[in-house]
Amino acid sequence: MSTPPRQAGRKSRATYRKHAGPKQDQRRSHRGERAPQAAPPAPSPQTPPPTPLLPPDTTPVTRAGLVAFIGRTNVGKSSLINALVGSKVSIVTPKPQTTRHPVHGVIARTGSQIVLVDTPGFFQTHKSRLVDRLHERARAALQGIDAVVHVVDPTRPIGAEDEMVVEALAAITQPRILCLNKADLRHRPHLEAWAARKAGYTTVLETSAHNRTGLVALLDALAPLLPEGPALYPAGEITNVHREFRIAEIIREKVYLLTDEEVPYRTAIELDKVEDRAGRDGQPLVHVKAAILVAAERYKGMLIGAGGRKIREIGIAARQDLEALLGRQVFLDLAILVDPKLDP
Ligand SMILES: Nc1nc2c(ncn2[C@@H]2O[C@H](COP(=O)(O)OP(=O)(O)OP(=O)(O)O)[C@@H](O)[C@H]2O)c(=O)[nH]1
Ligand SMILES: [Mg+2]
Repeated sequence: MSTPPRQAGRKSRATYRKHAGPKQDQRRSHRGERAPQAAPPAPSPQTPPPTPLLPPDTTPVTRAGLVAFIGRTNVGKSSLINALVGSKVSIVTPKPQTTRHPVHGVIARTGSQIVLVDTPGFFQTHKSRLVDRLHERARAALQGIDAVVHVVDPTRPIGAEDEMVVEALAAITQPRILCLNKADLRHRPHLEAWAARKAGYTTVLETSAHNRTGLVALLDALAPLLPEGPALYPAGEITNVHREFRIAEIIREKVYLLTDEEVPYRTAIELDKVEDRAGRDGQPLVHVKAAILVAAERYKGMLIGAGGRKIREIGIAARQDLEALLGRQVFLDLAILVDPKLDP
């Protein structure tokens, strides 16, 4: 359970809720599957290098507002927000319902401060408390926003999950932009079906989070939709999530990417310690001590993998991204703990 980000809301600076997880000594630990520290870097296809989309905008802010990115799962909401902000503020995987919390990404564009609100995707599957909770969070993220970007994936037919989004949007009156994402893919057979729905939207745009098609056009369509007023975030601040949350999320991303079936949905990350110190070579180093909490013993075995291979892979991939995020060496001490009461 990573600490959730500060709640969406204007000038909301609520203190972080401290994680109230079960006590460590009540759980069985598997420590010893430490991420090796001298592993060769492996490229992470889900993590394009965080490069700025635009040069910094220093125009004084006269408009500011919240824009919710909403859509069925896996359409690329988080990928788009990361590409727009030019930093990985939200994790990305091909697994459904990766996003769990309304992470903000902040970007300035010609005097407008646009606060992009990532939301959990709508997903139709067997009934589960986690799925219900995520849908509830997505609907709640529509409260108090100024505009909506409805992200769709025209490689897939319009389905029940898209209709759930349309239903959620029916409850609000804010301007909405339809974003036909994944424009880098040649085969998008359902473009026409979406284009036929354009009457319900202020603007329809084609975008690609991967090759950045349409991203500046999206910002330019959003900026005038925001109300006049002061900035919601101090200049230079790009997200509402703090360093510990981002660290836990990166570890969660690697669990999602490297495990299958229900394992990702029966796990949570608990951060024990993030400590800045000097490494043996005198270079700055961050010591991260974290636990992957699992709901049952069998998931622990799946996470460890044959000969500890799986947890090693997770550790290597996580450390590599953490070093990119923190800009220094990382010592990652990763444990797996069974917590039968876990409710991710
Ligand atoms: N080809 C292509 N793939 C994309 C694009 N945007 C996202 N993806 C891929 O789509 C998958 C899902 O991306 P996410 O950004 O996690 O999607 P999401 O809508 O945030 O998903 P949830 O958080 O589960 O609701 C990942 O494998 C991405 O790499 C795009 O523009 N083009
Ligand atoms: Mg997401």
